[in-house]
Amino acid sequence: MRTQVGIIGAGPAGLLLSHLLHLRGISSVVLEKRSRDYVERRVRAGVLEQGTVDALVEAGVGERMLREGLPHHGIELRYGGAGHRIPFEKLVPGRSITVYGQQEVVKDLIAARLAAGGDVRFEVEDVAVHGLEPGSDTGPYVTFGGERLDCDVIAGCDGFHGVSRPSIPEGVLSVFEREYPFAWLGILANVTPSSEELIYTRTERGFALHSMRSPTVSRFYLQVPADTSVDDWPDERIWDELKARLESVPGFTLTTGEITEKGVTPMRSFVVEPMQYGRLYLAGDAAHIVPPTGAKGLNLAVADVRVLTEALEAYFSDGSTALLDGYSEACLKRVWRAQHFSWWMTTLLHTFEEDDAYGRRLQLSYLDYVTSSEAAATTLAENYVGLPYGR
Ligand code: FAS
Ligand code: PHB
Repeated sequence: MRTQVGIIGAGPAGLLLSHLLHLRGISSVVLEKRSRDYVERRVRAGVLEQGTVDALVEAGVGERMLREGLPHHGIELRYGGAGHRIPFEKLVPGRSITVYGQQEVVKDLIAARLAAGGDVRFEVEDVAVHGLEPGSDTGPYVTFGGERLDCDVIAGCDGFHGVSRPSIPEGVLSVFEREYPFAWLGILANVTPSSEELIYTRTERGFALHSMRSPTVSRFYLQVPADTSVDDWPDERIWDELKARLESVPGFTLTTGEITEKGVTPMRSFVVEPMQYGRLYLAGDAAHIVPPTGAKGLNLAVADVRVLTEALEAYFSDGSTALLDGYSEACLKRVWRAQHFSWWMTTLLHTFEEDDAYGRRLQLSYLDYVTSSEAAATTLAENYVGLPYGR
C-alpha cells in the first residue's frame, strides 16, 4: 500500500491532521491500535482554547461543538476561604474557552473522516516505522499486522507511550522533563455542576478542580499521592474529600451523586527536541506532555498539527522542505510557553512537602497578587485562553 502521509494514532492529533490533509487533497492512512469504541470513550481533556475552537470550526468539524460545548468567560481561583474570578471578557476581550469533552472531539473527527471516505484503521497490531534515516533507499514505511504501508512522510501522533518517538535513534533527541510528587484522581459524575465556571482550588489538604462536561455531567479532580490506586478511593471518600476542599467558601454546597468514571493521571512535564527525524514528524503527546493544571495538552496537539499541515501542503505542492525543516522550531515556541504556564499553575495550586512553609507563603503571596493585580490576572487569562497562533 502507498499513501502520502502515514499517521500513527487516532487521538485528536492524528485524526485532525488526517482531516486537514484531506481538505488539501493530500492522502493519509491513520493506524490506531485501540478499537473505535475505546478511543471514543476515553475520558481526557475538557477545555478547548480559542484557537482550538477556531481550528475545528475552520476544518468543518465544529458544528456539534458549537451546539453542545459550553463557552466560559472566566474561571475561579479559590483559596484561603474565598473565591476570586478571573474575568476573561474584561482581561482578554473576544477570547474565551469552550468546555467540550475530548472524546466528543474525537467522535466528531472520526465521523468526518469516515464520511469523507477517510482510511482510519482501528485495532491494528505491532505498528513499527522504518526507513527514517535520511537517504534510506526504501524511504519511510510502516509495518503493522504483517502489512506494509509505504509513505512519503510519517506523522507520529501516538501519544506518550507510542512507538514513534522510541523509533528515533539514541542520541538524536534531547529530553527535558520534570516529575511531580503527586497525581490527579479524576472522576466523571452524573451530577449537575455546582458552579457556572471551573473552580481551581488550593487548600492545605491539596488541590481540587471542579470542571464539567454538560449541564448534567460534572468532572472533578483531586490531588492525590503519586502512587495512588483508584481502589483506595471508594465513591464516598471521594465526595467527602471534594466537599472538604471545595466547600471552603461560605454559601457553596457541592452537589454529589453517581460517579461513572474514575482514573488516576500521573503529573509530568516532558518535551523532546527536535520533534522530527528524517521524514518522521512527532505531534502532540508523542513529543510533549504537560500536567493538566493548565488545560494545554489537547490544545498543543492541535497547534502542532496546524503547523505540520501547512508544512506538508508546501512540500506536496512544490516540493519545498523549508517549512518541514523548520517544523520543530515553529512548534517549540508555543510548546515551551505552555510548559511554563502548566508548571506555574501546578506549583501555584498544589501542596508540596509538608514542611515547605516558605513555599506555602510564596504560593499565597502570588495568589493574592494574581487575584488583585489586573496585570497579573491578564497574564494568567491570556495564557489560559491560549495565545493567538504565531504569537
Ligand atoms: P493521544 O494520547 O490522545 O492519542 C494517541 C493515540 O495513539 C491513542 O489513541 C493511542 O491508542 C494510539 N497509539 C498509541 N500507541 C500506538 C501504537 N503503537 N500503534 C497505533 N496507535 C497507537 N489536555 C487539555 O488540553 N485540556 C485538558 O483539560 C486536559 N485534561 C486531561 C485530563 C487527563 C486525565 C489526561 C490524561 C490528559 C488531559 N489532557 C488535557 C491532555 C490530553 O488531552 C492529551 O494532551 C491529548 O490526548 C493529546 O492528544 P494526542 O497527541 O492525539 O495523543
Ligand atoms: C477537564 O475538564 O477535564 C479539565 C479542565 C481543566 C483542566 C484539566 C482538565 O485544567
